[in-house]
Amino acid sequence: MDKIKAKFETKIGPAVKEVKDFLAQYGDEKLGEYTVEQVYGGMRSMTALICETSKLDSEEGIRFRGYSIPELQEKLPKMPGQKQPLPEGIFHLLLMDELPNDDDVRRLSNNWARRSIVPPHVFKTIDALPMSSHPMTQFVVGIMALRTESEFQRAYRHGINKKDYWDPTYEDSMNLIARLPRIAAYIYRRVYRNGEHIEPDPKLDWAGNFAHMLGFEGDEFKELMRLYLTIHSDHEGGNVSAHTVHLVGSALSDAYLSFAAGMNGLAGPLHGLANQEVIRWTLAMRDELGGGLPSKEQIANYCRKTLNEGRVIPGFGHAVLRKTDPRYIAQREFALEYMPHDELFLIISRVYEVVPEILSSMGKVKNPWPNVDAHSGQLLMHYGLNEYDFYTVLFGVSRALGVLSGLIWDRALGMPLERPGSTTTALLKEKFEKK
Ligand code: NMX
Ligand code: MLT
Repeated sequence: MDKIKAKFETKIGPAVKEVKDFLAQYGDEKLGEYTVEQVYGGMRSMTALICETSKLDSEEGIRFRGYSIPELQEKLPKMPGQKQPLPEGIFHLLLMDELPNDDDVRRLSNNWARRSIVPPHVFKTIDALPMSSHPMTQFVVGIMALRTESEFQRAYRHGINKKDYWDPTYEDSMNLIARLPRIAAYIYRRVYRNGEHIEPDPKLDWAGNFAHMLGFEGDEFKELMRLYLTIHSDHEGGNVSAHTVHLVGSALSDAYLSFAAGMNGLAGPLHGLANQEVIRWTLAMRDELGGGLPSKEQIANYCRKTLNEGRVIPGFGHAVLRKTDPRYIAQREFALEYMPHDELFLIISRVYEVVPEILSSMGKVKNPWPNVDAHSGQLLMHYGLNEYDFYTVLFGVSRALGVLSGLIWDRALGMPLERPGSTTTALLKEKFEKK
């Protein structure tokens, strides 16, 4: 057994016991009450899931196994002489609940490099799609084509004991994480670079190699990828992509099925697709206003026009957060350090100054502040990754780190089939109108 898997296995017994003991003592305690409005309203603020890897605080933002983004930037291993955390490190933290050292991340880098070969039929399947298919469609199709490799699927057919489900789930998840950058880069080069593909360089770290396969060799872009792939990895359990992976996985669908399902959710414009929508919206505004840096008044008028058309301002608002997303701040700090005079950054900054007041004045928007997607596209555009339809694929590669460590834990903890109840308006009316 490889050292990473062996280390993970030592964590399972104590965690299972902890949950069992906790449930024995507190299983009958009430966690809260909920209203009819919450049931109709997308279950906001109802705690109904267990997600061990991260927790979102509405004021403070995300903590990954208890660590904030600035703490991760300080404590996770980095490339020599560099500043941004290696995504291998966040995966180690999420999976093991333990900060990694340099050896741990090197071992993960090497392990993923060894697992990274993508079978040719996956590329052929992607090639069968029209070039005009959205990159997220191609990404999901690629993941599904890769399912031929599922060890869980094989093990289940051979009658695996339920105590061992975590093992092939770990294998599938590690293989997927290792191969996703290759699939994503293949799609990028296929659609936007005349199909001129770049072979992986196994000597590079996971994010550095991804940047290399995309065709971006600069050190700064590689640092951006390390930051990007770290901060997009996890956002507790209730967001659409994480919840979907957990839900589909609860049917014992393997990691390929579950992750692909989650990516279909990430591809929605209210979730991860918002990163492409932000750039589309911002460039359309700039063009309509004649180019250059628009004034605050021009931006405000453009926002009002968007709202009057019954559209949302992409990149603003959140179902849980009530402050500026710390992932936005981390990206803004990156921009301030590496590209403070970039015109698009100045526009994004000015939008940040204008939009919250306008959204607040509507009286219904619970969070007028920017989320992660309000900034990521600008950083990518700065380095020449201009093809914004591709941006959600980058988000998806990162999200794999969080949701797949969650899925491994789901199987290790023996999480059951998720099957909440539902009701009808007629039954609810009958229940309350009788009173
Ligand atoms: N622009 C215009 N209206 C908004 C916005 C916005 N950015 N955010 C919320 N609202 C509206 C929302 O549509 C709703 O209107 P109505 O009652 O007419 O249906 C009202 O304000 C109340 O919504 P909230 O309770 O504040 O937000 P909710 O929790 O329902 O939705 C989002 C959260 C993220 C879906 C919402 O803020 C939004 O649509 N934002 C823009 C899209 C976006 O940036 N999504 C990315 C989220 C992060 N991610 O990566 O997933
Ligand atoms: C995410 O990263 O998943 C988004 O911010 C959406 C969410 O948390 O609901």
